[in-house]
Formats: sequence, C-alpha cells, structure tokens
Amino acid sequence: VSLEADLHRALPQQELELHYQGIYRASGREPTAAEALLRWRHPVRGLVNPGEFIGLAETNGLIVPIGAWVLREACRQAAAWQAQRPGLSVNVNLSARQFWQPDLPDVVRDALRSSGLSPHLLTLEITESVLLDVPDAAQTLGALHALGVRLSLDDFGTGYSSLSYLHRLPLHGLKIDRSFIRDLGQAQGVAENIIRAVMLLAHTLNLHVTTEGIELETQAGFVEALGGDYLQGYLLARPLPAADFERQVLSPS
Ligand code: G
Ligand code: G
Ligand code: MN
Ligand code: NA
Repeated sequence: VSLEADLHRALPQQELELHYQGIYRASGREPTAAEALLRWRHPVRGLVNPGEFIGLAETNGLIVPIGAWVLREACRQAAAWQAQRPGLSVNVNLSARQFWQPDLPDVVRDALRSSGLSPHLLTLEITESVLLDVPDAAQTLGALHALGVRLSLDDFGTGYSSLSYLHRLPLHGLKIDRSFIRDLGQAQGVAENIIRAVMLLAHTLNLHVTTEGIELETQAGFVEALGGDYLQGYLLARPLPAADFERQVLSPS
C-alpha cells in the first residue's frame, strides 16, 4: 500500500496531530506564540514529519482539507491556552495550494468563529512561492488581513525575494530562514551582514523579524544585539506535543 493511499485515510482516521514550537520575544525570552507543525502518526511507520508528506498532499490536493483541519485545531488549542497564557498567539503554515481555493478566507473565518480565538492571535505563515505562483495572492492576502489575522513571510531569503511586495502587501512580519542563522560565524561574516541588512529593511517597513533555527546561545546573542524581535529554535524549545508544550513552555518549573 502506498503512502499516498494511506494519506487519504489519515484525516478520517484521526492520525494527524499538531506539535507546537515556542516563539520567544528576544528581550526577556518570554514565549509569545506557538508555531503549529503537522505530524502524521502512521499506524505502521510511526511519526511521519511533514517533509515526507506535505509535498504529496500539495500535489494531490489533500493539503486543502488537511490545511482546514490544521487551522481549526490550532485555533481551538490557542483559544484553550488563553486561560493559562493570555495573549499567546498561534502560527499556522499555509501552502500555495491552499491559496488556489477561493474560499480560503471563509475557512480561516470559520476556524476563528468556532474556536472563539481573537483574529489578532492567529498568524498565517506564507512563503514567497505563494506570492509568485498564485495569481490573486494579493487580493486573498487583503481579504485575510481584513479578518484581522496577521500575516508573516516564512523562510525569508530562500525564495525569489522581491522588495516591492514587502511594503505593498499587508504583512506583519518576516521570518529569516534558518540557513542564515546556521551560517553565522563563518568566514567574512556574510550571514551576519545579510541578517543585519534584512533586519534594517524589515524594521524600516515596520515588519517584525523572527529568526528561526536558533540552536546556540551565541546565535541568540547575536540576533538580540542586532535588534531582532523574536527567536525560534531548539535552544529555546523544540516542537512538542500540546501536553508537553503546556508543561515545558507555558508553565516551566
Ligand atoms: O517539522 P518539519 O521541519 O519537518 O517541517 C517541514 C516543513 O513542513 C516546514 O517547511 C513547515 O513549514 C511545513 N509544515 C509543517 N506543518 C505544516 C502545515 O500544517 N501546513 C503546511 N502547509 N506546511 C506545514
Ligand atoms: O519552513 P518552516 O520554517 O515552517 O519549518 C519549520 C521547521 O523547522 C519545524 O518543523 C522545525 O522542526 C524546524 N526547526 C525549528 N527549530 C529548529 C532548529 O533550531 N534547528 C533546526 N535544524 N530545525 C528547526
Ligand atoms: Mn513556518
Ligand atoms: Na521557516
């Protein structure tokens, strides 16, 4: 039986789950958000990471119903966490394929309504490919912005970045791809200069900057010294099942 046949059953058989990775304010290192990351608990293969099945789900279109489920579940969980941590927001990754559906804003609005989560506590992460590959992306982003949700540009610096859309589109922030953090401290300081330049650009445009892939204290310190707004990475927290996220991130001992 192929992975694809199994994937068709994953949603109805309730094999999908969300893990959550903390996103921390750089100053004070308080968790302010949780990025929802999809996992597939396959009955035979065990826990499958999205790298192994998101591409497949994008090709066969299953990412549309799966993505709708992710939005509902992430909003439900974030709403439930408000009692423990008021103001905690949740980040959800969207594929370009979901933007091809004209009802995406309705799907987002329904997830907010059924959960009761305030729209400003939902951040939608999109990649530059959305802006390049989807004809009506700007219009859809406008409709999402009108709902009151936040929009963040993910994996920034790895795609075909265009400076024009950074100020044209209703973005709240961008996430510098972890490859730049990984390369910090290498010869000539190229990664340092790129991060410094991207931060200056983003802040000039009133965009918040999250740096991903922070694994070392030296990387966190460098980003803080440059004025980065948010930190994400294994140094602060790994992606965790919801119950572990509550224990380790929301109520650390
Ligand atoms: O967790 P991992 O590092 O394997 O994630 C790999 C990729 O899968 C990342 O680029 C991440 O953005 C993407 N991803 C994780 N969860 C979701 C999801 O719910 N929807 C979409 N479209 N992508 C996701
Ligand atoms: O493309 P996106 O940024 O959504 O991908 C997020 C993925 O990055 C998560 O699935 C997570 O597993 C991975 N990730 C998060 N923090 C780190 C880190 O510090 N180091 C590495 N190597 N991967 C990370
Ligand atoms: Mn992401
Ligand atoms: Na990313």
